[in-house]
Amino acid sequence: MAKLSQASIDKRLNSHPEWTQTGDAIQRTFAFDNFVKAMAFVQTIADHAERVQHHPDILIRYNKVTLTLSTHDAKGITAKDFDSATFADQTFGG
Ligand code: H2B
Repeated sequence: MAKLSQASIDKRLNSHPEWTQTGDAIQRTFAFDNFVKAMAFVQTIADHAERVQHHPDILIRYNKVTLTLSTHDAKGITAKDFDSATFADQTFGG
């Protein structure tokens, strides 16, 4: 999986407006009504990560979950990161 060019990252970020680039990763924080709902989201994300063998860094702060996506093998951001971002957005959106 090839690392994306900065132009390609910028273009994909336009269609993922809630995500920001932080160096070699993309990041979004999701807010829930409570901790239980946040953890249910994390479990869905974890199941998907295992299925596709692409694992986000996950920070849980009570009702907020921050996902940080990067492709370590490529030492940068790849299409896999945006695929996982899309999955997280769709899970959050219902
Ligand atoms: N997750 C992430 N975020 N980046 C990777 O490069 C990566 C991964 N590599 N999960 C996968 C596992 C790789 O180590 C295995 C062999 O598929």
